[in-house]
Amino acid sequence: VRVVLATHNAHKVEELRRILGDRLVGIELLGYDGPEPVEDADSFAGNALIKARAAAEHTGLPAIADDSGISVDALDGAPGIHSARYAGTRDSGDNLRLLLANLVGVPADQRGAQFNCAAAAVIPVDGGDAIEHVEVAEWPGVVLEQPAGEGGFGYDPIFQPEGETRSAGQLTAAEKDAVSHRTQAFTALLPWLRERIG
Ligand code: ITT
Repeated sequence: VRVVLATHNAHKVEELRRILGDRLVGIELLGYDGPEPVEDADSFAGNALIKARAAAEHTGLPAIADDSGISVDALDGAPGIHSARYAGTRDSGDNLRLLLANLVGVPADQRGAQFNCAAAAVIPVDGGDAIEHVEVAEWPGVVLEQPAGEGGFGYDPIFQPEGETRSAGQLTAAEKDAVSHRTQAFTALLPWLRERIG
């Protein structure tokens, strides 16, 4: 069975292939370079569904999508769904520098944050409405005062997961995959998809 992975972010594709790995038996995960829909929902779940719907409509195949980001308590949840372009561009260096700048002077015990991930699946139905499902998950931690580590992507170097002394950028891929927001959301989504596409 072919399933389209509706993301243009190569880091997400890499993580999802790792996370889903062996569990993809019987599923051929295809890349997607079709049109990018406007992500104008007000939640991770809403935007993940918009992306999965667009890819399913464009290809006629079942599609899965990831919408994710970091939500910082001291900034009332910003950058949240705007994480990819927080500083106005997709440059993750600019984005994480702006986040650090906006937290200057905020003490360690008030730097709580979480990574969020919504994992959506949309399955087209001949002559009927597509069936849809979404799972959301969170990975709690704190925002560090400066970046550490070269691993991962995006905000990983400035995020220290709860119970860790290292940033997410200092974890090995396997360590991140064991607990991440993305792992949790897609681990929950996969059984739903399996039941419906065989
Ligand atoms: P697609 O819409 O094509 O999937 P995107 O990068 O635009 O790709 P999002 O709108 O979901 O995706 O933005 C998510 C941003 O949140 C991403 O660009 C990172 O900056 C950040 N992010 C998400 N997951 C992350 C993770 O595991 N580690 C670090 N940063 C992450």
